[in-house]
Amino acid sequence: MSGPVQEVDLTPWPEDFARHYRERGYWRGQSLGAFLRERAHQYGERIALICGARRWTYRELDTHADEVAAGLQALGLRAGDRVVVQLPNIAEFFVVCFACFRLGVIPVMALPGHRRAEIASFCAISGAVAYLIAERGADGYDYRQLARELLAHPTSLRHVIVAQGDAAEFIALDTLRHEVRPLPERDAGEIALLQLSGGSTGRPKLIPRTHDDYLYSVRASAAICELGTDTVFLAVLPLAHNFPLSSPGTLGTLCAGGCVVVAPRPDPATAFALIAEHAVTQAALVPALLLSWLDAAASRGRDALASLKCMQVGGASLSPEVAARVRPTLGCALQQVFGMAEGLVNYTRSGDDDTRILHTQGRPISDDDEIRVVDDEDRDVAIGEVGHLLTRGPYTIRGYYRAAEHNARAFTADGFYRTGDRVRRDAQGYIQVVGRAKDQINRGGEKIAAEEVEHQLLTHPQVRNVALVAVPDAFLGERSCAFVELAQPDAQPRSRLALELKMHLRERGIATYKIPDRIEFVDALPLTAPGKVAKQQLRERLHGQAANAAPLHRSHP
Ligand code: AMP
Ligand code: DBH
Repeated sequence: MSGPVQEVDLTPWPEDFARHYRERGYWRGQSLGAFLRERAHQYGERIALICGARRWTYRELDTHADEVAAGLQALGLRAGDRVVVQLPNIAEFFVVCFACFRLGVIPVMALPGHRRAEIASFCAISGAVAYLIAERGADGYDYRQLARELLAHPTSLRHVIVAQGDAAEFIALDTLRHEVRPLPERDAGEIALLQLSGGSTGRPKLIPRTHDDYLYSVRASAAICELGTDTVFLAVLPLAHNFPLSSPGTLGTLCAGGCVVVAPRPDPATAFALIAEHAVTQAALVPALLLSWLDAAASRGRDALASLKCMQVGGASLSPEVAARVRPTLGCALQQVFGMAEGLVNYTRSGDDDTRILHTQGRPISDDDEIRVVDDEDRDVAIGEVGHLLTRGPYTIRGYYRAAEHNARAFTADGFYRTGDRVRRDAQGYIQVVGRAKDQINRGGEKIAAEEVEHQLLTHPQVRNVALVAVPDAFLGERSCAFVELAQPDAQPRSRLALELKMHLRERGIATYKIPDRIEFVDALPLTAPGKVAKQQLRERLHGQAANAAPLHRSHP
């Protein structure tokens, strides 16, 4: 009989694997704090970071991080404490993260779109003692109000720190620049940060990334992407997201001695002006953003983009037709990136032929990334056949943070992560993502765990049962549609009820991108034999509907 499962923060790699990863030079025992120090010695007076009119040299960034580390320490923060960091795209993100890395405080990488429900979950799971925000996001949203709502309920939070704007009753980050004091070096095997998973279950999942494993992925990515001191990287996607942070992203740029330019917003007008002003060489986009950049460049011309060398695209499926527009329209190379915050990242390489670059999502970073493509019974399928992608390696986690029960399902007994992606792989190891088995919607790169939204909708008294599925969309790739079975089908007009359900979700405090784009009311949800909702049937119903526009009670936003 097995006892209660034990929650752990970090599921370690088995010792023989760890030894191998060290011997191969992947894990070098350097912390992220020491990494910046080393870069400051190497590149001291070069510009590391540009944000609006402000700029930081490597040395200034290093010192600023030290000062804030001292301030956080004076506030009472200690190594091992967790801090939820939710910032818009501003340079303070890097100052705060490196301050945390120096202290051994673990940042939880929240995204600007998260709201009360998500942030409360991150706090509850991690036991975070501080919440770090800006007064407002790029969209004007007031994060201090969110902080007040969190503090109105019992919480582990002791401090709210405001990195930009009016701190109101909270602590202004500026007041936390203290005199630098030497801090003990962190152990690189410790958790450096907690990334977020797009997830597929009702409860968000936190991803423990160690200094050693994260820095390996950053260093190796910077090498694969051929970054150097001449690299100028435009950070367009939310800074905390794993892709623009580490693949190779802003950290990869700092690793190579390049310059990070922070874009406050991702729209082409803002981005193109920054590209021209700072002679940007690289950017990382999701396919939906790429589409808007392509359209803008096609209509306005690409004079502003002359400095661009490479556009990385990842996070969601990129169609070969859109991929083929990159070079002629933007005048730069395309690199496809297929990655996950849990670890494994694949890149097409600059020397690959066009077929590979347009039609595949690349191959793994590391010779020691182990890839299996398997059928429903975990048996390996032949090369070129479609199957479930499993992976294990030097920068792929062996378990989520404090999620023992989920880990038993998300990992094989021998430690392979079940990615939930359906792929095919060729003889050279190049991977094509063909679909997904996990119950998730990928809305323009923003992942929605269907079950999480379903649970929220079920709290409405009129909702008897509900299923959230993806609807194909020309711009975002996918949007979400909730099929709702009502408790009292004739109680009120359905158009009003659809609005009320969306309002209900807003009041529950879930991120805006998770609110269903469409709501369909059904008399009864189709069920499979064991009584689970037959989502595939619902998806087919939506496809059929797109083809012949069959009438259904429908609500668009
Ligand atoms: P997460 O685990 O939340 O970090 O999300 C990672 C997931 O995003 C992957 O497992 C894929 O489902 C999806 N994804 C990332 N990059 C790509 C890509 N280039 N093409 C298709 N799907 C992608
Ligand atoms: O979607 C992702 O999570 C992702 C995409 C590309 C990622 O985490 C990454 C590269 O590192």
